[in-house]
Amino acid sequence: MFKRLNQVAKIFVHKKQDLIQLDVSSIPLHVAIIMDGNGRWAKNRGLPRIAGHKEGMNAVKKVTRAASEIGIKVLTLYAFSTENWKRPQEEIQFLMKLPSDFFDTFVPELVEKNIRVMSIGEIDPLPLHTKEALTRACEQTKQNTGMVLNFALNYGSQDEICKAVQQIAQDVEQKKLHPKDISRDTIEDYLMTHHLPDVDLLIRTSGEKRISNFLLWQIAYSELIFSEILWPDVSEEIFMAMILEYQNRHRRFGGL
Ligand code: V07
Repeated sequence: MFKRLNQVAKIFVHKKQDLIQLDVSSIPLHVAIIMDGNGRWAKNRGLPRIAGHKEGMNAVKKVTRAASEIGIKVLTLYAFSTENWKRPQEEIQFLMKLPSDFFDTFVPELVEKNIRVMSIGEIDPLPLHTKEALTRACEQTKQNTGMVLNFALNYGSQDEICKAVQQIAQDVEQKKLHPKDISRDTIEDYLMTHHLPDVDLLIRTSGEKRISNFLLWQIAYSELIFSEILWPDVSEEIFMAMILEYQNRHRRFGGL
């Protein structure tokens, strides 16, 4: 399902006067992003935090377009963590409206670009209108065979691993599984990402150098890029430059 492209063509991207040259044969299959810095972006402009989240959604659209264009197969975005419930009520309410905003303004383009929306995380505790927007986005794009745009919503990796262990224990109890047959592959089958390829590249914006409970198991062999750029300032070109950075590291180690 997620085969690597085997083309020798290059993709050229204009970055002011520079030209970014990407190697189509080593595009990461799965890129995951911690979209940090929305609050700081707003604060720097004397705007409320929610203005940063709104601009952050525009960056989501730009990066989605760029990722799909260069042939990334899965883009996983950390939109709302299990810890984000600690934020002010007003901010949470605003964040919970973003999936339906996104749906109204972007689903036609996703359909046109053959992009499929999926999600990981505990959906049940989300407000009904948020769940409905997410379900509709997934439904309306489910025939699409291009890039998977995977939103991590109310996601926490330690909770994900706990749930996997509970399910494994239950299957052992019901004799569906023998303890000695539990391998790394078995554990992967019980994670929320069981249907997705390995994460090749994890990006975190805004200068924080932490993983913050995102995809702990899945990033075992990923390249990590920590960028100082605030998420709302990420453009198509900046994203392409991050992919180039990935390729430059990969060329050094890939052949060994
Ligand atoms: C959210 C915008 C990006 C910056 C970081 C946090 C704020 C897109 C979505 C979304 C989620 C599901 C869906 C369609 C769109 C979203 C939340 C926050 C909660 F089906 N951006 N975005 N959801 N931010």
